[in-house]
Amino acid sequence: MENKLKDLLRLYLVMGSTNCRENDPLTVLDAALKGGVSLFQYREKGNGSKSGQEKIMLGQALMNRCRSYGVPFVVNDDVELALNLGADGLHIGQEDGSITKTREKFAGKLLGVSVHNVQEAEEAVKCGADYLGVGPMYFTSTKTDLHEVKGPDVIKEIRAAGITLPIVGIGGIDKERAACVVEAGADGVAVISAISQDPYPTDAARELLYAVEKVLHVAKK
Ligand code: 3NM
Repeated sequence: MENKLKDLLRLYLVMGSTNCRENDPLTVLDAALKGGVSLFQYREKGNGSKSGQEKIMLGQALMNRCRSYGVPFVVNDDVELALNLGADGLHIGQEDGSITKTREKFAGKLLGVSVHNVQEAEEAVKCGADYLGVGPMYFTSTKTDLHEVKGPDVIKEIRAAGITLPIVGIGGIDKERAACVVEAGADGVAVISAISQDPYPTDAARELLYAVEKVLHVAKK
């Protein structure tokens, strides 16, 4: 299970409607899936984000698109939405309540937790997280309440503490920076803007995946 999950984390697209400037989210997701996105997280946040029925409908449509590519669909924060949609998993942050209680609600499903240091990582492991999202790797304007940027070194520290759980790095990652994140011990990269803001999401995804797989020595190109 852990090895399969590590493979799924190679290229993790995180996205909601506010991250897509010109194209609609379904078009962006479709293009990104064609480029090799291995896991998707629906994160509907920020100014102008959808709520209520609109949020549910977009989630349903994005999930269907993921299903047609065999790519798991994860919901950010919103426990109720994840359960209602029948999502494959949930991703939560440090401010989203008890990890243990969320774990109980999502038995048998994927649970990701955002962490920023070794202590938070150890706690998340203890509470039953399936994978860790570690960030921010680099400065990014995509997230407003950003923690201090510690860079890929924080992943090295987490690995040095003996944590073997699958890890994905997040925050300001592009195709040039992806290698450093994986070299530090991550199993893959999570991105928002590097794919959703790129005019060619298929190429952007392909290049990011190539950069990750090159470090993992599994690149096909
Ligand atoms: N979480 P981009 S950084 C959603 O540090 C998110 O935990 C972060 O967007 C964290 O790829 C971030 O455009 C935003 O930088 C990532």
